[in-house]
Amino acid sequence: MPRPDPAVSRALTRLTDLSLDRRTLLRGAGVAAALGVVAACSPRGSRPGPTRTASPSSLRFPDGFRWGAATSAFQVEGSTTADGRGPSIWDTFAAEPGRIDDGSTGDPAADHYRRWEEDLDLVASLGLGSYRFSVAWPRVVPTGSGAVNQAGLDFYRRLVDGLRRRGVRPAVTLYHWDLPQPLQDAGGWAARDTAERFGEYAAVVFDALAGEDVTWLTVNEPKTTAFVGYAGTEHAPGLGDVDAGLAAVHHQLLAHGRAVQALRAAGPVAATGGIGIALNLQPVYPGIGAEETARRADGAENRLYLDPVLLGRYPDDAVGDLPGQVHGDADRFAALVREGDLEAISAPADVLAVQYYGAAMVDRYGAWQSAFPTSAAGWQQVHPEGLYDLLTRLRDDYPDLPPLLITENGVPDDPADTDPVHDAARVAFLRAHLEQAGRAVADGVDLRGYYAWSLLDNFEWARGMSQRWGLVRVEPGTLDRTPKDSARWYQRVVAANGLVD
Ligand code: IFM
Repeated sequence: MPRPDPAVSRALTRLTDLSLDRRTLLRGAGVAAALGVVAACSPRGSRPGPTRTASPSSLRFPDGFRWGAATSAFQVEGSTTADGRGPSIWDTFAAEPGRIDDGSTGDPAADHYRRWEEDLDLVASLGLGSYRFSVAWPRVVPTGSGAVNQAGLDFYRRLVDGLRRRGVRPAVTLYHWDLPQPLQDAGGWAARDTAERFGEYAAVVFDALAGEDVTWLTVNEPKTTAFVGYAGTEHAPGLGDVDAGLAAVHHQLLAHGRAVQALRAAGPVAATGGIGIALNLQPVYPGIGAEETARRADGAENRLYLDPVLLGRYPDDAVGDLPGQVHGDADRFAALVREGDLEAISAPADVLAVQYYGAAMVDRYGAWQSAFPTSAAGWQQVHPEGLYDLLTRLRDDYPDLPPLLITENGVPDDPADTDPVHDAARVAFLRAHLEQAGRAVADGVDLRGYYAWSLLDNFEWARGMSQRWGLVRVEPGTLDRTPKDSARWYQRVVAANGLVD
């Protein structure tokens, strides 16, 4: 067995030495507020169950396994007023003083709108088989409904063609949080109408970009939008209204259903590459005596999305007044669901996209525990074994589960890495998670691909440009691109179709 790289060992030790920072519980804070829980530190020793296994020294993934990296439009594109793009809720939100840590906005972000050729060259040079990007709704339909902006569509056409020329498969997300502002003015995701407008927008994009090799992802992380942006205030639109958050859950899921319907209507070629929703999921482990609370918190964190999409019904334990639940109005939530909605939401998809960043633990009162080491993103409790637990649980609990893709997994730069290009902590993180993904595949999970988050350093929402998640460094000021050590390491993983060093 090869000796562990000392830099990687040091980095793993650093990760496990960090403790949960309450102030920077980014999404945790939003979700926790909506769930009526308070993040609290607890002794490490109370962690139950999930078992660790020895690391395999080499691990191969199945032939044809898809290796990729991901970005999203608002986080990388910049050029927010170019070529007829309309304003999105994130333009509005980022312009409000105090919303973004470093005062940055969506401009220039990583300037990808102008440097896309260089970025696609990077994708190709890393040997990636697929690149996941999102289409900005306000570039394509600037006011959210009605007139289509051909210049916006042309940009994404160039991107898709550029990927094809390089032999890279596009994975296209239709919605990654940049809602056209006029739709927000009409209620945003709290309004049912937004789901219908999304179906129309999706049809426009399918018509312009569909091809056999495109995999479509409908809505990215509806939970984050609902509970950090609508129930919480840390993301756009920053409402702080839990019932609006619950409405945003249902309407985003309905929007997913409408997009699936639009793709099926677009014909078989458009649908060849498959379609699915991208859900951020995490195992919720019980602290001492907290089994019932953890079950309800799992309902709020995971089954509130999985059950309607995969089983055609909402769980009955996710919303209410009990510890672990979303403390919203369950009757009001139920009243949003109209005849036919759940059939649309659960129409068979081709793939389930899983985004995994870490795990959670709750105490019996529903308070989030500091059970695992955190990254520089205080909300991220790093627990690679949780990925195995999650993937095998999906396999076991959902009989009609479609093939899985991991469409996001990553970690921000570790401040202890004095030169961010030498990002040993990220290499350690990715390696540990790929080991668990490989373990799940070996145990029968139908996992077809993995996308690292993110290809590039980019605009990390409320953290602005101050928290960097890229495999490739984007130099502040010059915006020059430099592959980090993790990019070089990932390149070797992709070439070997597995872990070899
Ligand atoms: O940057 C985000 C991404 O937009 C959605 N998933 C989590 C990432 C890290 O916070």
